[in-house]
Amino acid sequence: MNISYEGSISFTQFINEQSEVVNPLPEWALVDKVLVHYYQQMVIARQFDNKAIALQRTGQLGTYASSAGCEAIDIVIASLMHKEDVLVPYYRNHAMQMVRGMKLSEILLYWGGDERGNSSPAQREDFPNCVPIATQCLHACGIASAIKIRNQQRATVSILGDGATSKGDFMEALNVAGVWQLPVVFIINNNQWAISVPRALQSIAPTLAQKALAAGIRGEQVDGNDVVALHQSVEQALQRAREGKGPTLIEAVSYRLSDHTTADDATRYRHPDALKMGWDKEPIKRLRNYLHGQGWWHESDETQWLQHSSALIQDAVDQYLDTPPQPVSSMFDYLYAELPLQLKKQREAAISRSEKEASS
Ligand SMILES: Cc1ncc(C[n+]2csc(CCOP(=O)(O)OP(=O)(O)O)c2C)c(N)n1
Ligand SMILES: [Mg+2]
Repeated sequence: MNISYEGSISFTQFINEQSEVVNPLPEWALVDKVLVHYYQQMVIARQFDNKAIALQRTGQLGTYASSAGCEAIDIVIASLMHKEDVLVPYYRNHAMQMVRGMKLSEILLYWGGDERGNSSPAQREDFPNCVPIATQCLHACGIASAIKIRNQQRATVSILGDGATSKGDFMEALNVAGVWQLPVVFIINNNQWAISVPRALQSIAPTLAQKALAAGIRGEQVDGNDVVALHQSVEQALQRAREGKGPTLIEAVSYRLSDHTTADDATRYRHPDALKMGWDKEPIKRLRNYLHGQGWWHESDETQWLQHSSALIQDAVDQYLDTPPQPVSSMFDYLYAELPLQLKKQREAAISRSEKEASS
């Protein structure tokens, strides 16, 4: 018997959960600049998250999907993307959107149920949030095809969850990306849960990255709580995509520190010990301890940065809460080039009702 194919998946880690260096660091990580930048951005993301949940709990925001635990993934990828690359996010990528230039007030607007928060000028050609699981992977392939046809040096980044890897759309996207050698990077935020479904019940494949091998494309696993590991893998994958060297799948291993969304209560299905283990590995504390050890970040820096980010976030909250709602007609206005008769009638009825309410 001959072996037709044999494959392997690497796992990359440089700074472990005890904040120890376990592999020789790349040159850029031997000085403070980039690491401190990553840390500062992750702190803003975590503070924003806490604030958004508080707003939801007090009836001032709709359902919100927390990014607690995936800050490193979002911040590193978005920082490495070029302006002209294209982000095709799912619904847990506020931190990426922030780094890509969206205002925090716009992000709040979206989660407050106002679609203007899903079409910010700062998004340029980035796609809006995608809630239907894994469909964004195929959208990303369409965009990457256009980039390839136009002979542009741009990468498309599609991000998805561990649960999304069980969808046909994802496997179809990997396949076409491979066959057409598309400039796309797929990143799995493997946060170990798809609402209440744990990773162990999602797939018996030992890694999710190995799904790339079936499509004949590069696949690798990185510690998604280690900014250095993420940086190394993502930078290489983006560069390869821009140079026409084909797609990559990166599985970033993280842990969801929150409920699935504010509409969920994870205490009903998740053991507290599992959550505690998640907190032991989380990216912000890990990097803070490392920076402290290097003498690159002090208590005074922390205090100042927390004050700075709180003020920034409070400003965004004020802007969000001060934004007048859209007229009721807006919910009919962007669906059809020409509104069907039935909806025209509903639109008129809604307008006249809101006018009556305003005058009473
Ligand atoms: C096509 C489709 N099916 C089902 C859902 C309902 N749903 C919302 S989130 C979710 C779980 C997704 O888990 P995962 O892909 O791991 O992402 P995470 O939320 O953990 O980041 C499901 C099934 C949906 N949004 N779209
Ligand atoms: Mg998940």
